[in-house]
Amino acid sequence: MSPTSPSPSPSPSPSPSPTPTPTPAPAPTPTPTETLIAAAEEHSAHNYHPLPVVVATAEGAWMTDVEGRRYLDLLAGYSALNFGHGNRRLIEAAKAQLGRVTLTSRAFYHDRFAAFCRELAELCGMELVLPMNTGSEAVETAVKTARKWGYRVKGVPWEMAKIVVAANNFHGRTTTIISFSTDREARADFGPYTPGFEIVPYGDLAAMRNALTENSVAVLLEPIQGEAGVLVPPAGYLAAVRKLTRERGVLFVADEIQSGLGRTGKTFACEHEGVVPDMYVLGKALGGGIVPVSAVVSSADVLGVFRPGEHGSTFGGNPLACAVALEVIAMLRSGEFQARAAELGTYLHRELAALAEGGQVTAVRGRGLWAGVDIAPEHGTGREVSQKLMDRGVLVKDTHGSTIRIAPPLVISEEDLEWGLHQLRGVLGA
Ligand code: IF1
Repeated sequence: MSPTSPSPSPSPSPSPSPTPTPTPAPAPTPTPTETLIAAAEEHSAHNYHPLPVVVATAEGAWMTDVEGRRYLDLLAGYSALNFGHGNRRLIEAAKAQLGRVTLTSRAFYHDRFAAFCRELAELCGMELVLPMNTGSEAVETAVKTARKWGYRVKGVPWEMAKIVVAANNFHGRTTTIISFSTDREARADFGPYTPGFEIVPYGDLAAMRNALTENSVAVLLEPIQGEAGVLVPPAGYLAAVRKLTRERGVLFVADEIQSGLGRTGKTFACEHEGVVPDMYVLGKALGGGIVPVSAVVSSADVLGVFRPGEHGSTFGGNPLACAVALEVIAMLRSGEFQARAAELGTYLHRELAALAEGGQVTAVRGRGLWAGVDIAPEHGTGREVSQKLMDRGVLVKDTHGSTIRIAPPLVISEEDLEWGLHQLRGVLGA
């Protein structure tokens, strides 16, 4: 056969019967968790990226998901759950009020309002309370209060009021509040922004001194910066800011929404430096993890600037909020939660310091039962560590890439806290 002539094609053998296309295996039935997550993602805006856990019930420091798995809650609703999930005293206070009256609006008085304002003012060592609901609303109220005080009391020229804030702050997510944020994610594409704010480095007193002018009406600070990674300012900074603002006739406004109400081992984080601000901004735990309750608490000289109709809120100071917050205030009066946070916090920070010595973490910050832990890069991102902790039954929240925040309910047992830290050591190979 010449190489050029094509070889005769073999007589066609009977074509093989076609291989049957394998029937695809049925898709595995989605778990209840997967079903609920898919439904949530389908019907909600994606402004969060939650860990893949679907909580069904909770008690104390523990949450249980829809499949019965239990998780130790080391986030505590970003410190809104200082008294734990389903706190008996708070639930009973809420239940009792539910059967009486839950909302009147501020068009009328109600029989829990006076006690709430009196008790909260007394807890803060202040005279007046302006109740709101969320932390952001309280911060907005503080900004409006400081500006109005500036014009009506200090005599700042109209619309010239300035407020100094710290870089890496987190005070909420309204358009005015993100106007003075330095976090690109929180701020991008929400302009035009509200003017009247000066941003200085946190902890830098000289910068603060240089930023203050005759038109400054307030300095707004977190005594410990939460979202920034639980940043404790240099020793003496808060006291120096207090002295400087008093000298310059500027209000010191302390945002204790996350740092306050027992979290750091004191009623207020400012107390660690013996500082009493001109204004407390409170929220989160004030509502006991049951109902949103926030407030601005200050002197009559400051909060006395308001006239009827100049500020308000549909739900602010409602009977249910007041009833729960009254129980929160009573619980804080005992000092037991503050003492517990201080005592267990010492244990928490000692154990975390050991991880830093071991190299598993690169830095630990915080006070009381509140810590920011920077994860060594070889152990993954904060999100990856959070996911591994979730797989071990512990829930934390990462922030800014490599930091995880630890903030358990103040009612957590030492045994449970140790168990949670043991899981963290396990994830980090300590
Ligand atoms: C989110 C952060 C924590 C706050 C301080 C005011 C507010 C907050 C010091 C506003 C709120 C929450 C908001 C929530 C997550 C959480 C948070 F990561 F956003 F920054 F805790 F660190 N001042 N913090 O921490 O109070 O209006 O939310 O009641 O927006 O993702 P709010």
